[in-house]
Amino acid sequence: MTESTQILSSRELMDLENKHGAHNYHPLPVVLDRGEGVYVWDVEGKRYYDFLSAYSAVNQGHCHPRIVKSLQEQAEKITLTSRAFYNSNLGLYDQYITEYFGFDKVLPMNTGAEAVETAIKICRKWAQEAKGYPQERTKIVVAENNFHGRTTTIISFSNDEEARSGFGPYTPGFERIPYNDIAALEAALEDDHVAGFLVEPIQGEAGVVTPDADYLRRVRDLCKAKDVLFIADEIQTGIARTGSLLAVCGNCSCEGNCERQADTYVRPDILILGKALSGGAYPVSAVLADDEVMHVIKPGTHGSTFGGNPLGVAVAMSALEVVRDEKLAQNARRLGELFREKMNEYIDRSKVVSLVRGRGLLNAIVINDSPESDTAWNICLRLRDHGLLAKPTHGNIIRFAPPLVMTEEQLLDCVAIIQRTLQEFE
Ligand code: IF1
Repeated sequence: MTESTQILSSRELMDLENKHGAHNYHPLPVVLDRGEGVYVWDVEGKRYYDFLSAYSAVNQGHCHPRIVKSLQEQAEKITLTSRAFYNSNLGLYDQYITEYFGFDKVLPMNTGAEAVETAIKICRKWAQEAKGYPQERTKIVVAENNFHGRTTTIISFSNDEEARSGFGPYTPGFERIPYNDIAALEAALEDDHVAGFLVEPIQGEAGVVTPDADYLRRVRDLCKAKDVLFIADEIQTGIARTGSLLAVCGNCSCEGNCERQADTYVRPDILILGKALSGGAYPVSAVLADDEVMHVIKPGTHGSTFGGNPLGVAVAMSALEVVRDEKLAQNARRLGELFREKMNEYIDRSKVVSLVRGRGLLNAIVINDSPESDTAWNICLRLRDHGLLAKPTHGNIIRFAPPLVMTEEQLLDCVAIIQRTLQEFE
């Protein structure tokens, strides 16, 4: 950071970003300069509660000391070898993460979208080799209102016009069905060239949409019966965010290090992780599967310059240790229940908020106004003024996702800020 930019104001820094940066976001007008735990500070030194956690990438809290220490120590040893050679961290990471989540193999990538693309390639290749599907007829089923990233293939199966319009021609081979609709999946699987079903256990960007309690179990059973791969995108819902290690763990009451044998656990054929896999300190994503699926990947069939680099995997191992040692899933479950309880008390007497929904510390409130209104945005501006940062997902829905290291006292402080702010709009 050059000396000169350290004294620029928020306004000046926003102007620089607007002048020289592509306008692919419309950020809330606040310029963050420092983060620690559940707090972030703007360049003027004002402190905020972070209630977005970088879209659930900072579950372990900003700049967690154990994660930063791993980053620093590894950065002074070796950061990148490429996979042209082995490196001294990757084998240890591969063993650690496959045992941690209970799969035979991991394919390490960097961003979430890269991991989703990797899962799509694995699924298609598996269908060709294991089921003899002709490439041009192979299909992957996805859900309406999905969000799996921003690459051309991924937006090809999105129904968010803002995210896909103008970026065609689109990648073929996908069919969209309603989310949380088993009959629709059953019908889609009648097509005998379906290779897999890619789905978020809870739809994040759609506005924290949680399916029926038995949905994932029935998805699992249907995919097994039809020999179709169940692909769970846990990039946002995973890593303890929803009150268990994975959202597909359901409401098991494990201490976060069960062998995922709990009868509530719905095991996917392919598990996709990202975001908080690194605690937000470095881009790390991963695709996990058992040998009978992952064996389709042979030398030269897939790769990435940074995938599995020693720096990222060192950070990821620390990030996963923090989740387990600090029992973040249990904290997320307990505080999530408290958050929804307190918000429902408010909602009972509110005209502005129609509902709160979510699991663990992935929640959202629905504002009683049209999606086209700017009420949710204005509420977020006032939340910022009161020292709490959140942002609407679509239109009239505000997502609330604080770091999982939050204490009960801090959560209740945040509830008070949220209720005080909403009161201004009643
Ligand atoms: C944006 C939110 C959106 C994801 C799931 C894959 C990816 C994401 C379930 C791709 C990424 C981010 C991307 C960011 C906003 C944010 C987001 F839901 F988390 F809030 F968009 F839906 N699967 N989600 O949520 O991972 O390539 O970004 O590492 O693009 O605006 P990525």
